[in-house]
Amino acid sequence: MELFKELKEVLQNFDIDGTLISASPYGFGHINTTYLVVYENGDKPMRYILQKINTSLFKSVDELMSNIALVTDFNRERIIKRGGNPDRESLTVIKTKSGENYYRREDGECFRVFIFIENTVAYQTVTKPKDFYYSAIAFGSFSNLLAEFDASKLYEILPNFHNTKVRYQNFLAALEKDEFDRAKDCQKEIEFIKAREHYYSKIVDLLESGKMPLKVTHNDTKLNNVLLDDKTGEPVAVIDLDTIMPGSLCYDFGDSIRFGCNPCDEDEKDLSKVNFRLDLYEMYLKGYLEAVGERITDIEKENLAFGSILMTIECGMRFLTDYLSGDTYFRTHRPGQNLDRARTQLKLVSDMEKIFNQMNALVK
Ligand code: ADP
Ligand code: GN1
Ligand code: MG
Repeated sequence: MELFKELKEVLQNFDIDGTLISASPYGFGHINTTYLVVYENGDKPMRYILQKINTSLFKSVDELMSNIALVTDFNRERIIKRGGNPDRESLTVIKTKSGENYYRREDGECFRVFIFIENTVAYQTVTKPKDFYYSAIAFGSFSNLLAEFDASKLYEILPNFHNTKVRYQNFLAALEKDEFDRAKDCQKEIEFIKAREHYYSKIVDLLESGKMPLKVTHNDTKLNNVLLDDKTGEPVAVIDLDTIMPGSLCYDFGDSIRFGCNPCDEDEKDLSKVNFRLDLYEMYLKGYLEAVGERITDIEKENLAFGSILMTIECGMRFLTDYLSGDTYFRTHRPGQNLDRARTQLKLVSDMEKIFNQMNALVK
């Protein structure tokens, strides 16, 4: 069926006034399928984000949407209390006509709608260091908001999401299977990951032993999951709340560093261009520490630099696992894209290892 017609049928189930004008693919997320939809209502157009939820990953959409509704309701209340605009500073779920948080079509596909947050931008790479600083303020402040949230209300949507030990086991299993005979194309990368096995248990062990606090974290803090004001660059809203779960602050910090300190796209083929930007790391660190303030503990601080390496190698390992398994997890647009993505991550790890002392010194 033609896309517009298909999406129109889906959208009829949501509580939206006006006439649907257009619906087209939007953004650069790797997981869900995102559309920008425009309605005309009176004299002014209203825009929304429609997403087809990735149900091969999110098995219980009820639980997923329950988490998102709880967190957004909680945040909206706080935003109103401080005199802010909740429709702009938080995601807003548009309910279906029957009052649900998402719509399940007869074929099992699930859809949700959010208010489109206007006059903002989600960057794919850092163009101005100040933008990265502001994204740190956004994610750090978001963590602070969540510190007051009752974690027991949340479902653990993707168990072991940042359990790097488990990620490594999954990688080894995919390698052992080598279902698509692709291991031969990435021997160097495989060796690189295997040589760093001692990294993989460090944060998990600190969390398990209680030495590092388990906190409600975002867990997917890349730059394109935050919206910045398109004129002032100031933080507006943290989005993509699918992975809010208990985790470590070092995961949130490290994942932002992984993505933002790479001057190139995540799938850049020319690795000579992929050079870790310590200046941007310093910028993000400054913003993050300012925003989280007193809430960060010593053990978390001591592991911010290590968390950056860990999140980067974990992501590289996940891209390589997906490459070996036939590209079923991360959306790809061309053959070999997951391998290219893995290679950029490993290049960033090797850069960070060389300046690890400096990265730690900056925290101090
Ligand atoms: P995925 O889980 O696939 O990464 P996201 O929820 O991150 O999907 O959405 C993909 C992109 O769509 C974001 O990076 C952002 O550019 C845009 N986006 C998502 N929600 C909104 C919103 N409410 N307002 C404006 N843009 C949005
Ligand atoms: C995915 O959904 P998106 O595109 O913001 C992934 C992250 C990875 C990231 C790599 C739920 O993020 O964990 O770090 O791709 N999200 C999920 O770019 O797996
Ligand atoms: Mg996203």
